[in-house]
Amino acid sequence: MREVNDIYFVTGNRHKFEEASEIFSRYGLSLNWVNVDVEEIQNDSLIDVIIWKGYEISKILSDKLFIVEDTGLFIKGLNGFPGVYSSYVYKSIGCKGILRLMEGIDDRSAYFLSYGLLYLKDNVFKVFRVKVDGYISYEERGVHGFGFDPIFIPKGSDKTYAEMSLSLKNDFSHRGKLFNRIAKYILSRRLVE
Ligand code: ITT
Repeated sequence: MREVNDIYFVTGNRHKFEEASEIFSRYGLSLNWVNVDVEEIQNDSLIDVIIWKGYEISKILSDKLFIVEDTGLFIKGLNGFPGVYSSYVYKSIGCKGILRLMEGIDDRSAYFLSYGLLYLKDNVFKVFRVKVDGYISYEERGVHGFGFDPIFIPKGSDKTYAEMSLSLKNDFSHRGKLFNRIAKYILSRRLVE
């Protein structure tokens, strides 16, 4: 049996780790941050990417209860772009580039899609999927968070993610909902004590 502090989140992104940790702390669980360099495959499906990542990381952390997560922003007026290319697109054209591409597009609907993989043991894992609908703003707003936060307004709010504190973003966000589900699963299956 593993201890409550024996759960690992494998990510290169400090913000993702901080958001996930805040959710886990609501359940009395804590997360350890591990940054393992895995060769990223370019694939048009997030689920294939997450399973690949989980498999590759299990070769290194096979005895650990670990989580990996893969997320994309899908914009309706851009036919789902940047989607699985979110990381590359953020680094290359950023929020400003997205706003430029959307000039003249009235349908601002978009969603964040997140997959999380919880690796249990011996190639046994559980995959979680969360989708959060929202809109792309007309300008960048807010200073918190990271990535596309300044231009994404989740349904039910008039603020962008970047105008929210970390904890408020977690109440609305794809990652907040994803890690809530993972934490509940860990506790209901008594995977830690
Ligand atoms: P990993 O090491 O965990 O893969 P990453 O930053 O590459 O970290 P993802 O592949 O999950 O994360 O996400 C792809 C991109 O989508 C990421 O670089 C951000 O630009 C954007 N993104 C993901 N989650 C986001 C969030 O909560 N808010 C804003 N943008 C986000």
